[in-house]
Formats: sequence, C-alpha cells, structure tokens
Amino acid sequence: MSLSSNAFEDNQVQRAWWKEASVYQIYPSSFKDSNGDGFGDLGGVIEKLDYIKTLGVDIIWLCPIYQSPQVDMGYDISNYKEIDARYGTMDDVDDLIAGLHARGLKFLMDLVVNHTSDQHEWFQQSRSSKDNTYRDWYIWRDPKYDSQGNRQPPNNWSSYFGGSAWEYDSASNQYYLHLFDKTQPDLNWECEEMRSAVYETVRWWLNKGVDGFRLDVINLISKDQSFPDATVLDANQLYHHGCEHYANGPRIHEYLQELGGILDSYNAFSVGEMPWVSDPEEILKVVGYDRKELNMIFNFDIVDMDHGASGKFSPKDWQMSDLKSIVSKWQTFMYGNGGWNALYLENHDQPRTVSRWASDSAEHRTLAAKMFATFLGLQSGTVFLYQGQELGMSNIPEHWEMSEFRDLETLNHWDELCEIRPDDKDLQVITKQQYHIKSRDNARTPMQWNSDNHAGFTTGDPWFRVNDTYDICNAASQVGVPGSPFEYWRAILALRKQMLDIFVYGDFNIIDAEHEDIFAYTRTFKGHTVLVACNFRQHDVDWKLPTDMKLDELLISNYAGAEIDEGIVRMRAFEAFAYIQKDHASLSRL
Ligand code: TEU
Repeated sequence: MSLSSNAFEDNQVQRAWWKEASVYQIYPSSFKDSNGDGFGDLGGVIEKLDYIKTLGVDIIWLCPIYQSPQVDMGYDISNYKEIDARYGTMDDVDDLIAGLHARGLKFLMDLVVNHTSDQHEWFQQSRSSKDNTYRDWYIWRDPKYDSQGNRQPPNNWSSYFGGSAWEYDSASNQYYLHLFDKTQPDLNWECEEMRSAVYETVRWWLNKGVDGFRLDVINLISKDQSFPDATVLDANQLYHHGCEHYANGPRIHEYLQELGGILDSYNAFSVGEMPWVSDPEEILKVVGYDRKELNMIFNFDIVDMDHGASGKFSPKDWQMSDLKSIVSKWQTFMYGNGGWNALYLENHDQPRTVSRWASDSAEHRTLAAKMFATFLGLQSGTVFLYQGQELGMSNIPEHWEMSEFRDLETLNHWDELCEIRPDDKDLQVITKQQYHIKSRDNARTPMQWNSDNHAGFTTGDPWFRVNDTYDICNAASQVGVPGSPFEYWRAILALRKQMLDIFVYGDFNIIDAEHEDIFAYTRTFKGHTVLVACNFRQHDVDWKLPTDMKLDELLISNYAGAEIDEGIVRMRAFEAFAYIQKDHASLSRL
C-alpha cells in the first residue's frame, strides 16, 4: 500500500455522517452533581443537555459509568451491565438516552475490554483455581527463576502505572498480566468464550440504544503469545515498556474485524484509543473505509510530543516543526487513502492545552483557548472536545501541594520516585513541576459552571478540589457572551457545518512549513481556498503572507481581523484567523 494525497482528484474521500459530526466528552465524576454527594452523576449530565446542544456538538462520549471499585476512576469495570451507584441507575441511563435522542444527539459509551477490575466476577472465578472454566479468560503464566533460584515475573514488561506488569498469585503459583494497575487484569483475547462474552455485551448496549463506543486501549488486546522480554531502552530500570509485543499485536485486525462487523451491522460510531502506533499504513488497516474495523482512532503523536526521555513526567521542549510534521502527516494520510482522523488536544488523560502549550495568564488564557479552537477545529477529521475545553479551563494551580492530587498514575509515580531516589531533591522538584504540566488530574477538576460556591458543580463537598480560577472562568459568564471561548467554539463548530465541503472534506496543506511561530494551513475544495493562520506565541510576530494568498473575506478570528501592511501580517499574541480567498466568491454557497 502506498500513501498518496489529492483526495478529490482521486475522488476517494467517502462521505459519512460520523465524519461530519463533533463529539463532546464528559468525565462524569467531575461534570455536574445533581444529588449533593460531591460526585458528578447522570442526573447532572441530564440537567446540562441543553448546554451541550447549544454548543453545537452532535454526540456525547461518557467516560465509564459501569459498576467499578473506582481505583482508576471507572476504567476498572466490575460489571459491564450495571451502573455504578456513584453515577445513578440504569433508569437514569434510559432517561439520558431519551433526552439525547430527543435533542438529535447521539450517545457513545466508553468500552474498556483490554482489562476488567479484579473485582469482576470473571476474574474472581479465574483466580479461584487453575481448573476453573474462567481461568483462560485472563492471562496467567508460570514464574521464571533466576540463577539464584529467586522467583521472577514471566517477563520484564512494566505496567503503565508503575512496577512490573505481572502480579503474583500465591494460591496458584502463577502470575497474571496487568498492563495497567494490578487491580486491572488483562483479558485474554485468545480465548474464544471470552471474546463472545465481550461481543454479547457490545450487542446488549447497542440494543439498549447506545449509538457507538469509544474503545479504551483497543490496540493492546492482542499480545505476542510467547511473551518475549521487552527491549531494554534504559538499563537503570528494572522493567521495560514492551509495547513492541502488544501494541497492534499479531491478531489485532482479526479481533477488530469481529468487533467491527457487529458495530457496522448497527451503523454504530466507533473510535479506538491507539497508543504507541504511529505508522499510517498500520492505522489505515484499522480505519480504512473498506476494512470495517473502526471509524477512527486516537493517535498520540501530538499529546506525546513533550514527553521526555524517561517518559511522560520528564521534561522535553517541543518545536513548532515537530507539530507541523505530525499534523501534516495525519491530515495527508486521510486523503487518497480512505482513512479518517479523530481530532483532539484534550481529554481526561491530558492536561489543559492553554496551560500546557500556551499561557493561562489572565491576559492570554481566553485568546489562547480560541487560537487552539481555530487550529484544531478547522482541520479535517471528527472534532473531539473535552468538557471545560470550550471554556478555556486551565491546569491546577502551581501552589497546590502533592496532597491535592488524586490520580493513581501520578500518585504511583511519586511513591516510586520517592522510594527509588529518596535523596534526589532536584529530581523531585522537576518531577512535581511536570505533574503540574502533565498530570491527568489537570483535566479532572470539577467543571466550572458559575462563580457560586464550588463553581456550581455541587451543593455538597466536591470529591476533587475546584480549580481556583472558577470565578473568572465559568460557563455562566460565557454562554451567549460574544468573544467568549464558548461562543467561539460554537462559531467554529457552526462554520464546519455550514461549509462541510471545505472544512470536513476539503484538502489540507501546510503553509510556510519552516516558520517557527506561525502555524498556517489552507483548506481547499474544488479550487476554493480558506487560509487559517495561528500565532502560537504570546508576542507579536510579523508574518510575511505567502504571495499567492490574500486576506479577503474574514470567516472567524479571535481579534477583530488581521492587521496587514504591504504583505506583512502583524500577528498579535495568540492571534488566529480564517479568511476565504475572494476570487472564490462562490465558496459562500458551499
Ligand atoms: O488510557 C490509556 C493510555 O494509554 C494513557 O494515555 C494513560 O491514561 C496514561 O495517561 C499514560 O500516561 C486509557 C484511559 O483513557 C485511561 O483513563 C485509563 O486509565 C487507561 O486506559 C486504563 O484503562
């Protein structure tokens, strides 16, 4: 398979409803509490459906609400067909589905089937004895013994949440695999009965009225069955990543075609989370239009751009050229190859964009939020917006102490660091700074509805501290207020709908690829061109407009319009705009 561009000339971009849709992601614990217990719930989501509709999205994706011990905030499911009492009841789910459908909105559940909670009945059975019929539903292996006869895990893989990926079970003298927390054992997709049970669960939810799924780490489900040791990249570490043996592993496409066949028969929406795979040819096997696996995937290239040599919590400066080549690669990949992109910058695992890559100062936060809306929202792909992103919410403030953090990834990392390097105070300081930049907790503070107590999120005691910024950044002060990030996002989403041909299906080209401050691109459809330019800096940048470009008719900007003098545009701090080239006047009819 060779990749090409110029889709429209090749006429290969197929139209589909899910390509034209935008998605709003809800983290239920932190969205809206309706019963005063301090946790967001389904009643809270139902209360806010009109808010979501006003924004102009088409679909909501709800992070897991299934029964769960909540070690990993619901990504540890103990029963796929029950709702966690924290969030409400199955009747609430029915009401939510009805409320969404009445408003013409669709509903995505989060499907976590790489692993379950260790409290799931399947695992309880599986660990009860080697002969149990569920034994094979999880991944059990014998220990290894070193030259001194000491018992060791079956291989050197590390868990994403610290330590070995294997947990010892003394009752059977075997280890089970857990790529995430030890309370999240990996399911064994080699086992046909297990797969059938997963497929039955998928059908059960689709029959209930769910319109599709976001599939958690779905590319990790097929592991190399010889479980080889991971390549050692850092000899100072005891355990190593090993993704080369399980990210898009040997049978991934077979499993995804089984699953995709079911989804397709319901015309369901699907987006798969796919860390550690950046090869477009491989991704195309998943999202290729004729492959019937998944509609689209979340790729990690952008959000991993500032992960340092020792992983997420080590610092790394990124260059504009990195971002340009990543965006260009994936935008081009869609054309002529029948692929499709999921566009995102934030989610419940990622920090807030304004703080991470721009500025959350009082002067610049709003401008930066709107600049990112322009940057992302006018690209080609399906747009995913995470709760609070539409308000320009920022990371947790720097003065918050470690005791405020809640996420197990951050807490485990901190415990491990303090244990392994107790005297390295410098490293501890740097790492704490990195938590303030990249911890998942940055995205998980309660949604800021208004300037009342607890930001209007709850009348009780919030499970997680509300960000100090709620008095200046909240929904009540933005909805209907011209110039607010909320209204800006609303305008961007409306623009996509109004000019579908160009913004959803049009061709994409990077302009001025070498420029280190300005991210500019064009969207083109049958000769009609829109120029989008974004200043990623918090200072003025004089940008020489490419000679074949003109700033004729303004479509949208976070300033009143561009300042141009003799072909030089003075791009102000975080300025962003989109202009149509006037000689293509018929564009407005597209
Ligand atoms: O995340 C998987 C993943 O690869 C990560 O981005 C991970 O969350 C982490 O941030 C790595 O640094 C998914 C879910 O989105 C996440 O919330 C869950 O904790 C995880 O799977 C396990 O189910």
